[in-house]
Amino acid sequence: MKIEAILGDITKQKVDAIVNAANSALAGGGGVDGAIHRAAGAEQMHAACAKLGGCPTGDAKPTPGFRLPAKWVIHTVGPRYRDGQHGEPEALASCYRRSIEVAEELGAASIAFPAISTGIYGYPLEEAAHIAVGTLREVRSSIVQLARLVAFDQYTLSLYLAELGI
Ligand code: AR6
Repeated sequence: MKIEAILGDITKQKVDAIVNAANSALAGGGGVDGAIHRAAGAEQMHAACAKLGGCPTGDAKPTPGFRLPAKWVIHTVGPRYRDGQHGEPEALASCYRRSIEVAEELGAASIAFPAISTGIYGYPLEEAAHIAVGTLREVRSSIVQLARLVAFDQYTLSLYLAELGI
């Protein structure tokens, strides 16, 4: 699986699946979650999420992408950061791992990730970038060929590029 990092808006990505940084109720919200709901079509996305019965932290569940260029949205729930001593690194790594597993179940060859937990949930950007790249590097998949890390700001991109050794 190839891993790349770009600066951009995840709702614009032409990949098979984009990942949403959701909450455990899958109720929609602000940040990237709000942007994805709006771009997909809020009404349809809300209805599809409501059928999933929530999602535990560290897990991932799919819906269609509706009006998005991406065929699927994989909703994952990152940890709220407290001090890093409450299972946050494991939960964040699990989000990346489980999202890839769900992508494999969907037959998605390409997937794009936002910087899960680094906004409203307060995960330190440096640690989150390290976990994102480290976890994706461990993935062996014959189905998912491309994982794209989509940074919404230049600093996050610089962290990804450093972790990737670019
Ligand atoms: N494209 C790519 N990245 C984006 C975009 C975008 N369009 N918009 C924001 N980001 P956040 P969290 C980045 O807060 O911390 C929601 O209310 C943003 O700069 O969206 O996991 C949910 O419903 C940041 O780096 O997600 C939950 O309640 C990253 O996406 C809660 O927020 C994640 O920030 C989840 O919080």
